[in-house]
Order: sequence, then structure tokens, then C-alpha cells
Amino acid sequence: MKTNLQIILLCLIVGISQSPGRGLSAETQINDEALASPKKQVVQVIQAAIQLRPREPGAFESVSVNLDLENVTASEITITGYDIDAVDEAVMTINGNEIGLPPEIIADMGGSTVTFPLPLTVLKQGNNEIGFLFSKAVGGTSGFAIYDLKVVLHRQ
Ligand SMILES: [Ca+2]
Repeated sequence: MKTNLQIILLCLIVGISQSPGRGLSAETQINDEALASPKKQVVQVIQAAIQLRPREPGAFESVSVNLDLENVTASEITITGYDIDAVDEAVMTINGNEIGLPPEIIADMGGSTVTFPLPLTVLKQGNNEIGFLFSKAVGGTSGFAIYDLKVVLHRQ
């Protein structure tokens, strides 16, 4: 019994001593991630969904993102699309350059996340415009949405 009580007390003490450290623990995780990949920067492009649904074909929405390309050697884009029924339903442009979406983005009435490399030639130092066009009402669809958009920059 005494041993059990000691264990319970020990657990309580450990629990209490760890609670104020939760913030530190989260910070450590970020540091660990940074250490694991110190040259990778994830730039969150949108805070709210880009809604092109319900819309008519021809509808276009764009967002601007400020990028520091100094020492950047490679980049990727991560997109979470919603209800993109075919790759020719949604056309993405970056600074006016059309970037084809991979077929993995296709999800009828659902969401799908894709990550793929971006040619550095389409990006520029400072403000970049990322646009989405509701290009074709494939199968009579009323459009699509972009729920998340991130640009990943790798530096050497
Ligand atoms: Ca659709």
C-alpha cells in the first residue's frame, strides 16, 4: 500500500512539474523540426479558403504571397483542393505561368492534398501572385475550392 501511494505521489509530482513545461515542450518540438530540416521553410499562403464554388466557369481568384528567394535552391507547393473533378476544371497560375495540377488532386465532392515541385523560374523575389481559375465545368460541376496552400522553400 505504501509503495502504491508513493507511486501515485510520484506520478502527481511528475505531472505537476511537467505541466508548466508544456510550452517549452512545444518549443522543443519546433526546434527539433528545425534541426531535422534547418533549410526548409514552409510559407503558409492562405488563412481562409479560396472559394470558387459555386461559381461559373471563368471565375478567377488570386492571392499574393511574399517570398524571400535568397539562397533558395528548390521549391514545392502543397495544395489542398476540394471538389476538383478533373485536372482541367482548375487551372493554377503563378505570376501568370500556368502550373498543371497533378491528377492526385482530383476528388469528387471531397478534399485531396498534393505536394509537387515548383520550377524556381516561376517564382520571384518579393510578391508572387498565385491564381486559380475555374476553367471548365467538367461534368456540370459548380466549381471547386482551395482549402490550403503552402509554398515550401529549400535553401543550401
Ligand atoms: Ca468541382
